[in-house]
Amino acid sequence: MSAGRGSSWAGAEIPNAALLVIDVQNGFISEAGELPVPGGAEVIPAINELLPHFPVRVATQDWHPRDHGSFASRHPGAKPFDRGELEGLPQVFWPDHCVQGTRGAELHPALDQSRIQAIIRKGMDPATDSYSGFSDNAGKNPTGLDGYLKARGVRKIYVAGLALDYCVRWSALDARRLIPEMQVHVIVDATRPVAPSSGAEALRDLGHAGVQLVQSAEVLAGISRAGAV
Ligand code: VGL
Ligand code: ZN
Repeated sequence: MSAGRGSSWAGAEIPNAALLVIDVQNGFISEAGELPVPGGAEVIPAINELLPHFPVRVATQDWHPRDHGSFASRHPGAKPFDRGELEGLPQVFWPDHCVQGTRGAELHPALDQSRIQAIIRKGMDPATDSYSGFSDNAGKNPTGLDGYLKARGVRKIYVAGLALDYCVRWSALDARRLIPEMQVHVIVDATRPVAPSSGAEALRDLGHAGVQLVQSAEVLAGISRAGAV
């Protein structure tokens, strides 16, 4: 089944729902990517198909200064994907990625950006990484996303994008933690993990935290049923 523009439910929306599109940026996608997520480009058609069905549509952007402390290049002797510490917190040291104002940090051109109403940038503090769209990993720099969602009357959040094991995972967990009455979903086929093992761990963790794991076809089918009545 497809959500073609001609179908009778093409305009149907999920009431009070937000689609949170995490870090669909050049730096995480394709051969040319800086920190490529395997199959990352495959999330884009699914997200583009979902976007028109949500009244609230927010994207996040990893937006690091050139000297960000999560970059292996800032730690003598560290190689990308080594594990260490940053200001006392466990840290994976990443290849340089999503540097402010560079092509790698731009949202991917295939993403239907015309639908996005707000863009939240994160990861600007060089002393802490920021996986969640709500706050950095140290809890020092809230982005205000929870207030934005509350102000817009959002009661259900659907999270998609990259990467399942890092920014999608932490964003969904923060949504549960910060807004307890919120129903939180991760649209599994509209995400991809950096690595299969941490992807599987993320799904277990999300399930235990009460995040609902759904497929985009189920979400679209639910809208089509609602649109038919
Ligand atoms: C991400 C690693 C480093 C992500 C961002 O978007 O999941 N992962 N920075
Ligand atoms: Zn990053």
